[in-house]
Amino acid sequence: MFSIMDFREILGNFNIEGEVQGVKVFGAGHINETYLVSTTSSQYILQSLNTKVFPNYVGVMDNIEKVTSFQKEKYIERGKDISKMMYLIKTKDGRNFLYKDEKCYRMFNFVKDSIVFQQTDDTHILEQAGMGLGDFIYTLDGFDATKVVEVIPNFHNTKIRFKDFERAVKEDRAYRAKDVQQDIQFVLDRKEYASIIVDKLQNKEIPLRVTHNDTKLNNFMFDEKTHDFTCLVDLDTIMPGSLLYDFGDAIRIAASEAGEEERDLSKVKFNLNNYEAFLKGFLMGIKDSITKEEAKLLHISAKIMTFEIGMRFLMDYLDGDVYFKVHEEDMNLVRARTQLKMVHEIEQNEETMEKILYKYYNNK
Ligand code: GN1
Ligand code: MG
Repeated sequence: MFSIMDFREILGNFNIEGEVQGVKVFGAGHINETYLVSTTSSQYILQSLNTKVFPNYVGVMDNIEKVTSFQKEKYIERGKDISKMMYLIKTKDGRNFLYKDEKCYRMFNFVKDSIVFQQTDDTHILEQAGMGLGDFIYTLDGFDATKVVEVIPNFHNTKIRFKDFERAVKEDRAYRAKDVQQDIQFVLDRKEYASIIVDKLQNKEIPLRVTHNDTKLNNFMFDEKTHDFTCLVDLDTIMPGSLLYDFGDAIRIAASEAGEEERDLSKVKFNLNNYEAFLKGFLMGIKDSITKEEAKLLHISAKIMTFEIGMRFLMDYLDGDVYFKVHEEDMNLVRARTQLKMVHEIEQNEETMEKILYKYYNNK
C-alpha cells in the first residue's frame, strides 16, 4: 500500500496545477507502475518507468518528447484538438522526468472523459481504434525515423526473438521445458514466420517509420460517451519500425474473442467482423501514406506479431518469469497458449482475411 505522503515529494517536482487530493493505481500494464493523480483543478498520469526493461530511459523520454511535440504541431496545423492527445508534463526545472531512488518518474496530462476497453466486439469502437492507429502513423509519416533511438534494440526483430527462444529451450533455466514440449514444437515449426517482415525492412521493400510498437487494445483511449478514439497511450516503445508491427499487434487483441490470460482455450477465437472493422478504420486513418508492399502484408502481419508475443511469453516461462510481471505461477504459460492458439486461428482464417483486405484496399 502507499499513501499520498509517499508521492508528495515526487509530485512536488512537477509542474502541475492545484493541490494534490488523491493518487490511485491505474491501468493494467505488465511493465510500469501507473497512477492517476487528482488535484483540486486537474488530473494527471504519474508513472514510474521500469528501468530494468528500459535501461535507456533517457532515450525513452527523449523519444516521447520529440514525437509528441511533432504530433502536437501536426494536430495544430490540421485543427485537431490537442487536449485529445498525450503529452509530457515537465518538471519544474524543465526536464522530461525525475530520477529518484533508482526510479524514473514522468507525468502526462490525463485525457479527460476517456476510457479503455480490454476486449470488445463493438464495431464502432474497433473501427475507431483502427482509424486512430492509422492516423497516428499518417501524422508521423514525415517524421525522420533516425531521430528516435531504438530503446529496446531489436524489439520486434522476430528473427532475433526466435534465436532467443531457441536459447531458452536449450538452457531450460527453470526446468519447465519437459511439460511444454507441444507448445515449444508449435513455435519451432513456424520458424519461417520470423523473417517475413524483418527481411522486407532490411531489403528496404517496406519503409522504416516511427511506430508505436505496443498496440494492444488497452493502449487505445476512447471518449467515454461517444466511444470515438481519443489517443494512443504507452508511448515507451515508440521506435523506428514497420507499420506492420503495429497493425499486426493490434489485430491479435482487437480480433480475439478472449483476453491474453484466458485459461479456457475454446474461447480463444478469431473474430473476422472485428478484424474487418479495425482494418476498415485503419485504411481510412492512414490515407495514402501506406505503400502497396505494406498493404499486401496487412493480413499476414497479424499472424506474425501474434506468433512473436506467444514465443516471448513462452520464452519467459522457460526462463523462470524474469521479464513479464506474473501474478500466478503459470501466467506466462497461459499467456503463451492464448497467443499460440490465436496463431492457429489466424492461419485458419487467412484466405478470408486477404479477401476482406482487398474489399477495402483497392490501390493494387
Ligand atoms: C508488454 O506495456 P505492456 O504491459 O502493455 C510488452 C508488449 C507486449 C505486452 C503483452 C516493453 O506491454 O510488447 O505485447 O506486454 N511491452 C514490453 O501484453 O515488452
Ligand atoms: Mg508497454
